[in-house]
Amino acid sequence: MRRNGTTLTLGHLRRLRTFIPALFLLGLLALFLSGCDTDTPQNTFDPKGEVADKQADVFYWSMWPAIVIMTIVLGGLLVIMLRFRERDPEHVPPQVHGNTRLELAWTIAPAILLLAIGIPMVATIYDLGRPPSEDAFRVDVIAQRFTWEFQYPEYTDEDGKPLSVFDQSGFHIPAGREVAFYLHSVDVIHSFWLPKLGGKLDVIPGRTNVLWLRADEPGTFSGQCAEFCGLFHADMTMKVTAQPQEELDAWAAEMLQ
Ligand SMILES: [Cu+2]
Repeated sequence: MRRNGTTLTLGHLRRLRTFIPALFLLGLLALFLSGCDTDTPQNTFDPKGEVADKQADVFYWSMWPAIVIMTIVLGGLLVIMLRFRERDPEHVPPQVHGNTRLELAWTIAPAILLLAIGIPMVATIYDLGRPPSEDAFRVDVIAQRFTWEFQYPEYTDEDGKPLSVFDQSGFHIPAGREVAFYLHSVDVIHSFWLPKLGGKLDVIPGRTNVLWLRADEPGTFSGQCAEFCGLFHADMTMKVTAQPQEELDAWAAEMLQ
């Protein structure tokens, strides 16, 4: 076979064959490492509110012990495999079966670890699962294939109709104040998710789910429907602007005109 004047030999092909798995692994590694970039709009590792903060904590509490245990177990396995590999097929190593002390140790240690992780975790879940506080700012979210509508009972026009905006224009919330989202669906199950602020929670027809979130600082955050709801599910995105209460009031007054 001739290509550009050089001969492609079997040796070349063999070398190419060893090169392909390496390229594949390199690609996988790049894909894996791309997850380390927290500077992306919907990254849960860059929390901007109390709920997202605590949810990230819950994740870290289980992740770090898991990494330590994984390192000890896999490291130990590797050392044992190399150091104690079979040299004499007749040799039977000392047996630990029925060793009370060892068996007690590997029963009690994981139990203590599970309690140490589980207690703060369950406490956080209950803490975040509480109903919204009395002075929370209420927003009614109406999900429909394939839009989000946001109604503000605190802002009404002359006829008493609440201010309503659609996701295309972006919706607004107060910064530094708890916001209670009352989630309604008119058709199928959707899921309300603003990754940097917290969540997610299912939006179910015939039922009102309530989720509270708080943006610590003013800013713009994006979110999306996180439950596959049909052909244009991917278009069910949303954008929220958190701003000081006075600015929010001014925005609402302008929108009502
Ligand atoms: Cu949806």
